[in-house]
Amino acid sequence: MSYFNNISKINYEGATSSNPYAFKFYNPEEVIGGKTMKEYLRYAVAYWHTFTADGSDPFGAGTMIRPWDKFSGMDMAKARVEAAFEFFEKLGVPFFCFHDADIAPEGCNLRETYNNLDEIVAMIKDYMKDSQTKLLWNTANNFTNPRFTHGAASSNNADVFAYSAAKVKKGLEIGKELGAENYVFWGGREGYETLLNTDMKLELDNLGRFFHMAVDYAKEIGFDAQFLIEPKPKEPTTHQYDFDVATGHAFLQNYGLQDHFKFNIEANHATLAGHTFEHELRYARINGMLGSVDANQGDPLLGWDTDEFPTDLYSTTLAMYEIIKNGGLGRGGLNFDAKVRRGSFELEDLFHAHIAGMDSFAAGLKVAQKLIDDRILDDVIENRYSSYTEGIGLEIVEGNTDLRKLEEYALGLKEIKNQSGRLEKVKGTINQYLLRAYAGE
Ligand code: XUL
Ligand code: CO
Repeated sequence: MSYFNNISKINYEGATSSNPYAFKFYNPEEVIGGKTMKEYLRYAVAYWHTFTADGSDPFGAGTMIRPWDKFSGMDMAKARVEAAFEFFEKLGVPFFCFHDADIAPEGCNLRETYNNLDEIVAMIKDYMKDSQTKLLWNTANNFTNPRFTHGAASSNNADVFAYSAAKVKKGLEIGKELGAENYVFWGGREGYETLLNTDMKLELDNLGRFFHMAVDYAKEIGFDAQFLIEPKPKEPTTHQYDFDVATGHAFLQNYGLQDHFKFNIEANHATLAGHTFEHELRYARINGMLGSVDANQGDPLLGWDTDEFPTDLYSTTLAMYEIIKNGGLGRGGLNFDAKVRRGSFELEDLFHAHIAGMDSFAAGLKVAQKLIDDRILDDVIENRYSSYTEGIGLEIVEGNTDLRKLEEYALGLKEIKNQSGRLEKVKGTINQYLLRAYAGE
């Protein structure tokens, strides 16, 4: 059965195409900076937003019109797999991602849930044989079911810790079975509502223990995926322990986990933490911890995780700048952890949304590569810090000085001269590059 029979394969038609079912910038074989776009832009479809979610929000019921809705239970899960692989094929997307709960319904007990998962995983594996689309990552949904109300690995209830561990164990086995490139931990409820009833030290220690057990088990079964922590400051908890990359990095170092994990950075989580997307990418990159990206965007007027499809070209350009400087994302990718708006309830909106997201990152890649080729930001930064390449600056960075010597130097200074940061000039130049790239120059 075909679910998207009005839509055929999406092809690249170039910037002037008016065909809504064509890529304007994403040209998979085009070489940018020595790599094809396909190699750089390892896009993934998020199963939960695209095939499982129904558009409901805290104030209203679902709105999405989906042909698989006529089924229920395991039949619906199977219909979603069929629809998903047709969608992947038509979009030409190299990867997908899922939570356990997205692909199969929970059973009456854990054993039944495992059985449901096994059946759907076998079906997915079968579909993957004839498909170009691979699994970027899978993860355990340890936040939706009421049992996780006080957390999962950081729950006050040891039974919940054990249950969560079992779900991660199963997730690692599924990841191995399907050849996942990464395994993600998003601690949706790994945080607290209030400190008044929270043993923060025990919760953090337990989280550390939990991650070590996962690392050990993956090793034991020979699942060599890259482990990723996905920071988020809040929502649904008041405070989430993996607040942002810097906090997550300190946590990993405290618990001796830093060599086993990298970060999966989500744009809207960065903005919720009061950072720009590129701040989180930069912080991870300079610490060798940039693993993968959840490519979406938030709404600056709203204070929650709106998970919009990424269309802000300024943001995709600065994000791709970090990714290129990182030498790409390695085994990671760009997962559209994004949902069509509640009012975009028709099936075709799923295509428009993904095409817009893929084109936005492709355009960002092109502009960012040009900025790098022409050393626009490199030159700005090199000039701005030139005082550290000679004289006292060089002595500072080479560790050849101390407070006494610096005092002596400072006492001898006649005047201190600063230079303009030229921020407006830099921004104007970036705009020029954005517009030139779109004009095909
Ligand atoms: C929630 C979120 C999750 C993770 C995976 O904000 O981003 O969907 O990406 O659990
Ligand atoms: Co995410």
